[in-house]
Amino acid sequence: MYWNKSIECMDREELRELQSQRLIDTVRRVYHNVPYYRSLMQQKGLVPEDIRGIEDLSLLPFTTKQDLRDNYPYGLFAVPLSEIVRIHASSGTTGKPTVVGYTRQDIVNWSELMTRALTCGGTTKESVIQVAYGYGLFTGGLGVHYGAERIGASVIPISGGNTKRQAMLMRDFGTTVLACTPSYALHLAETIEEMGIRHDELKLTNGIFGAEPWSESLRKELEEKLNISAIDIYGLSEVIGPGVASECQCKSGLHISEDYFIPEVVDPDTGETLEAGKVGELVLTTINKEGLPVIRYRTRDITSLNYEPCSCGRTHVRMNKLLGRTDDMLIIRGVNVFPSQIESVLMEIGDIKPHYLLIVDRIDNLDFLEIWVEVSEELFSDEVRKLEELNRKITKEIQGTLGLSVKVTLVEPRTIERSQGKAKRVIDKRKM
Ligand code: DLL
Repeated sequence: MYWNKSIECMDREELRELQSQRLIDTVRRVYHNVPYYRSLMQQKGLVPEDIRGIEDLSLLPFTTKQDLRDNYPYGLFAVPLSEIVRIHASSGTTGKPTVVGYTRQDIVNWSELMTRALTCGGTTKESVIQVAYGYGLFTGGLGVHYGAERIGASVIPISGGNTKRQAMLMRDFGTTVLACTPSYALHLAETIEEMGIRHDELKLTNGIFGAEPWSESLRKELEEKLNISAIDIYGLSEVIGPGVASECQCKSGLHISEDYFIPEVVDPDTGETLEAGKVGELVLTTINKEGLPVIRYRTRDITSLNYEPCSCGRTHVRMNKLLGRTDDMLIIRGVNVFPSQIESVLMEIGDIKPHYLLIVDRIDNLDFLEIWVEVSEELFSDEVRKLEELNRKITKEIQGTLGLSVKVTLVEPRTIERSQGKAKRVIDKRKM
């Protein structure tokens, strides 16, 4: 099922032509309207005429989150504030938020992107969609909301939190599509179980989950627990919000809407462009955005691009499911560790709940990784021997995968705090 077949299945030659034209226009616009971009280009000795098409992309300078911070709040906007109809911001962990602005046309375009993603995720005019992403400055809630309304689905703008009420309304309102972070979907699934709500009382068929990394095994768990088909949706506020890319029903990579964005993967250390298939940092250039166009934005997200044709018929490139971010990669005694790798190992082992927390510390100048894992109620009240056996098994599996010794601590159900939005998986005491 497509939303806009002529674009989503466009011939790649034509797509490249369209991208080139839109890139040329974008570069001209930012050069003339955003002094900061003009000075970055001047530093490289570039004028807009040097960019004659997509083949010249790598001549352009990168943009980073720091550039947005340095121009806080509106310095990178390419239109006067009177043309901006919506402002969002991403919280970030330190200092000032990064602020993003949309013109009326940007909101229309963003809704178009979201209609494509939601359609991939089984949303139609007949759907009842519960939007449990946060509403507010976060782009998740309103982003999904506008796309779903454009499709004509019945939208429940419930936002995150108040989980028991979410479960009750899901049953009473006959929700068919759930949109939220995968960690919140898990929390909701457990709450549904605890409240004694049965599968046959729910009409749920699809999940649209994203905004944080999640493993294939977690997908399987959520699909079984909620009796749904779940797709992955990706995006970031600096670029537009959710809807930059999403999976189709083949669930083997996320199609990036290339009529709006040009993706590249670069070596995170050198910035050198990598060939297709190589893992590195995703860099995105917006080519159809008015309020805040971004040129070669360093997302810090780690993935690779797949240009093989997809059996769904869409021609737009796929990015592989994210491994994580360069800044949530832990370096423990020199070994690179992504929380998502540990999640994959844990989920392959039975008897445990998919709730975990990584605690990193430095003791006597040596990095130390402790992993808290929740186990089922039954197991906890069972013999100690069984717990010890499970602990040994988890420790062995993780050590085998990471090549690093770790301490595993099995904890009782509900010890680890549940997330309402993006889950916090790591406490790094070395940084405190
Ligand atoms: O998280 C936008 C969004 C909302 C995406 C709802 C999907 C659904 P930010 O708060 O700016 O925007 O955070 C962006 O979240 O750079 C990734 O590191 C991470 N992220 C987003 N989607 C995924 C995903 C929204 N599907 C940052 N898988 C991005 C893994 C994701 N990480």
